[in-house]
Amino acid sequence: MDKKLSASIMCADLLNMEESIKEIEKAGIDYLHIDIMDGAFVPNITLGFDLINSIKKITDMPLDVHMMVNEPSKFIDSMCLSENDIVCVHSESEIHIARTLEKIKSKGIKAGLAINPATPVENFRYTAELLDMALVMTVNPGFAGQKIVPFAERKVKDTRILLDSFRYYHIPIEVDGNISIENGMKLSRQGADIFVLGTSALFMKDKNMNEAARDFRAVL
Ligand code: S6P
Ligand code: MG
Repeated sequence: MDKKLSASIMCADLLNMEESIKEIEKAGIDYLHIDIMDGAFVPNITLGFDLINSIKKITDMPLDVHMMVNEPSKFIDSMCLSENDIVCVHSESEIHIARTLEKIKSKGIKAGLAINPATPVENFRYTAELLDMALVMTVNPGFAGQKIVPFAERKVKDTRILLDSFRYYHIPIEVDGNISIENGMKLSRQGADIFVLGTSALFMKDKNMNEAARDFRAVL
């Protein structure tokens, strides 16, 4: 599977979002990762649906929306997305999460399921037929700039084994949280396909985005 990069725009210059997105485009990044937090599912509040809808007007890049909110089904209709965009909801965020995945698919949008570090990979077993992506969180969600959990490599490996055992070879695994060059290289070896890049690899003081993206791709 092709390896892809997704830029976490909560780490971009929020006061110059359009400029940051143009820079991300020029660096050849594949997706814009947009973190939505509600202050309840995670202890932080970040970006929202109005921003998503505004971003859609200024770029053709596919959006990779990561919903860290309780009851995400309530908000699927708030986003004007298209067939190349992915909406990823957390397995832990709603009782009938399969229904929420169906709702996303019924709108012609790609669906992803995210799992927190403490959530078993078995959560992908019966949902896989509804999925276009499996997101394995490599930090506890809520903040940028955290340290990767120690079992991240094992968990990505277990996810790939599980998906492959049911012939879901085509479902890519995304990893999110402290994806530095070193961690990205290790997780890539275990089967990660999409890498969310934030403060650890893309939004850096000593490198511009082109250099950062190039250096990251070189190790995959
Ligand atoms: C965290 C969020 C992530 C962060 C990303 C930041 O809750 O879902 O997408 O934006 O982890 O990257 P880094 O390299 O600062 O951890
Ligand atoms: Mg995220």
